[in-house]
Amino acid sequence: MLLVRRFEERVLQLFTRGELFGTTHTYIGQEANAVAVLNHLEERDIVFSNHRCHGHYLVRTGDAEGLFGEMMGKAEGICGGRGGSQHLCRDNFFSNGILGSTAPIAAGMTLAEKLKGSDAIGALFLGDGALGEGIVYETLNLISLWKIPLLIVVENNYYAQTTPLKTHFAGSFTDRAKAFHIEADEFKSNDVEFLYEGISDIVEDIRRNQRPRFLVLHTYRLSAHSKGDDFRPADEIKHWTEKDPLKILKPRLKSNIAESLEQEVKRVLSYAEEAAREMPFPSLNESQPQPEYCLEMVRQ
Ligand SMILES: Cc1ncc(C[n+]2csc(CCOP(=O)(O)OP(=O)(O)O)c2C)c(N)n1
Ligand SMILES: [Mg+2]
Repeated sequence: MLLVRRFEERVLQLFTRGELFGTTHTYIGQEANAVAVLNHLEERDIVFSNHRCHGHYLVRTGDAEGLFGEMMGKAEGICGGRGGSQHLCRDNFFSNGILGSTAPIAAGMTLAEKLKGSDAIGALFLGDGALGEGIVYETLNLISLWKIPLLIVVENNYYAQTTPLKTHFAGSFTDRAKAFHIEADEFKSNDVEFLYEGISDIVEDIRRNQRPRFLVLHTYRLSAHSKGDDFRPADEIKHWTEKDPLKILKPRLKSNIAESLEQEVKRVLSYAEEAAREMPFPSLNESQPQPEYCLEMVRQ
């Protein structure tokens, strides 16, 4: 969680210094979700993420260097610098910025594993806003009908960009899944240990019984939607700041452990950031914008 938090803080600083391309959506405040879910998965399992993917990616791979490099547009970034913040693809990890687009892909790739006789499962992360996409319900229908071992994780942070949940969402999260006879659970906590315990049986059930499950994690992002676009009430942000997952966990650690973790994360991230800076830009053919041209646009 600390690695993700400090990575994201650096990302916001690097953007203001003009060192990163494209856009970004940080995972600050939601770290407990990725840690609690992904630590139950095996290497053969497949993870599908969305625009807010850095936390999922880092928990899954620990590859801060590749992600910094990707966001700097470098040849040795995760996707050769062409995917940017939102479009990551490495081993069994895939993210895409088009809300809901990953749902049918997750269903298909997880079904393929089932047909091959593997016991790999899929985990698909969606935000509350993505539940406004019709394709999600086509996916719920098929994963239920074909008993596809896919865990759908809805991270409800109560906003879709600037739109509050209460103005875009009717009914109940879990009832939507239950309408397709998919067992659904929900947790409202940023306590990573509590979540980790609670999710354990769900993941095991998906693998053992080869069926989908739906998991709603109510949480809050503590940073802007993207970089500076935050129109939420100050008292609401203050309320959730008290529920910061790092604040919840820290008192349970011995103080010297908390401090040494800080130092270790700082060392790892400083190294990763510098290594990414040293990476070359990809060589591009003439029909594509040249790196210098991109840099000039950023400077302007
Ligand atoms: C199909 C589609 N429509 C609109 C957008 C623009 N967009 C990017 S993020 C976002 C809000 C997403 O909200 P949510 O799913 O709750 O995720 P959160 O940002 O809260 O993590 C929107 C509307 C998009 N990326 N894809
Ligand atoms: Mg949201």
